[in-house]
Amino acid sequence: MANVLTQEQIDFYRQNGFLHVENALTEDEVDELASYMDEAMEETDGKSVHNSRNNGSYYRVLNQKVNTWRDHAGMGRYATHPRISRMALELSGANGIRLFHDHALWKMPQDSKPTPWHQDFPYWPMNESGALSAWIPMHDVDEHNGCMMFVPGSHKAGKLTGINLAEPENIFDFVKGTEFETRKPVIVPLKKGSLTFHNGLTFHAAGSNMSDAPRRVLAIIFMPDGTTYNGKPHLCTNGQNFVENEPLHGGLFPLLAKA
Ligand SMILES: O=C(O)CCC(=O)C(=O)O
Repeated sequence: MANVLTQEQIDFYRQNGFLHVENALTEDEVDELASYMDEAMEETDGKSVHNSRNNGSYYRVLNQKVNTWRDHAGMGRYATHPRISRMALELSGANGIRLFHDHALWKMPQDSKPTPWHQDFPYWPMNESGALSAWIPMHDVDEHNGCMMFVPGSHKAGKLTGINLAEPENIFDFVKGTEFETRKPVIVPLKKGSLTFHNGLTFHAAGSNMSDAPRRVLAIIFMPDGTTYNGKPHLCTNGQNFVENEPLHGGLFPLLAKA
């Protein structure tokens, strides 16, 4: 496949740790994906993990289902979407890009809590950084219903302690006295069909959902081919025979695009 991003977009991502891509999917594609995700969220068994059913403080932050692609073939089509995978490859600069996991990230209305500032990479069982997420809303998002915010360049702060999303520490306390403590965040409203990418080290957050409908998002996490397992428990690797310091590979982490 020919390149789908411009050099300017790739440079922006490398500099800032995030990128806004307009019209990445057609309206029809987003509608199809939204209907698949509605079905996936309804299913009560299977291999995906719905880790925030109707109770608990985390549910007020995110109603989240991980690995929907392993149960729902329609979700699989989008989690492995060739164009989005190709974008992830180009942004990563790697020779190949693999799926790490997908997750439905719904922010429910009423008693909704913001997603606190955090990095993703500390949660992932990987030695090398470089993994990145595509964040795809099923409708327009803005500050009223929980769009994303990013601290530009914060992926250069390195790996910090993982934040407890339900009882959050303040990530800016971890970078006191550095340029990252006071850098102004960028708020990124999106139109339906658009998406953002962010590096696993980028500080990001979302406001609460003040609308009266769920904010429905699919996030797809990609990792460069050759990324090695750090041996820590994670729901995507638990029960598998991955060897510490060996590459994460195989059918659960399929290679989606090659340079
Ligand atoms: O959807 C949200 O509110 C937060 C998303 C997020 O943290 C992520 O995709 O890494």
